[in-house]
Amino acid sequence: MNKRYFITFEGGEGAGKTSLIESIQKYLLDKDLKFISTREPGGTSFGEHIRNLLLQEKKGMKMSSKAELCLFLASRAQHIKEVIKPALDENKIVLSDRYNDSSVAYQGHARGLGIDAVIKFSSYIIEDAIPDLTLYLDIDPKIGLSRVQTKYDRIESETIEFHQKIREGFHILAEKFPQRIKIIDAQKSKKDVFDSSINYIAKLIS
Ligand code: T5A
Repeated sequence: MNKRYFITFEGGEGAGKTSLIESIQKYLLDKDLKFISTREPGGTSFGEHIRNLLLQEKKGMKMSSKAELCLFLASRAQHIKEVIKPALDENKIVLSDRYNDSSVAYQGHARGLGIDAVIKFSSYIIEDAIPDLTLYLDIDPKIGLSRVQTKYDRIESETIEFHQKIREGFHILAEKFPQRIKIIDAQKSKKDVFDSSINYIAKLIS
């Protein structure tokens, strides 16, 4: 019988999360397992509005780091209530392209709000909606950014030092939560990234 599993995918810009999730979807379909695939920010109608606010460059619009964090968390609160929890309650596997670790790495570490402060603040929002497994796609930000095909959004346009801090933040998180967060070398081929990831997923769902 299908069991509920919550799996999240994290990484810097252009790490390959979307491509990896597409391959994992095919794997789960072949196994006849029930799943949903979703993303953050977004995943709900309300969340997609917030996504636009967060990612679009608007001339003259300023956004403080705390305001930015609150918007990501608002999107997440709705996402958990409307999408993640109902799917888990139906014993589905939930695949989420980004989740709370992004807030900790981006807003907590790179923006400087503090890793522990963001973990504490976000725990009120996520409650028990904690992933069973997080695959962190690790990549040199210069390589990741060079893979981005579209015009850089508000966050992608940040400095390379900012993107290096994000990577550092994810490494701190992986050390803090080694049982949950697994590091995948995202500079390898798509096939290698898939093979390493599927090892962890197969172990989890077997
Ligand atoms: N954010 C998000 C926060 O600051 N705080 C938060 O709490 C949350 C939730 C989201 C932004 O918001 C920030 C993080 C982000 O800045 P987004 O559009 O969702 O914005 O950004 P990304 O998640 O980074 O999406 P991208 O599309 O840029 O990256 P992906 O999904 O990691 O990469 P993907 O699969 O689209 O691949 C990019 C390109 O690389 C190729 C693909 O074919 C594609 O062309 N590729 C590879 N090439 C070579 N080798 C491989 N192994 C490859 N894998 C993929």
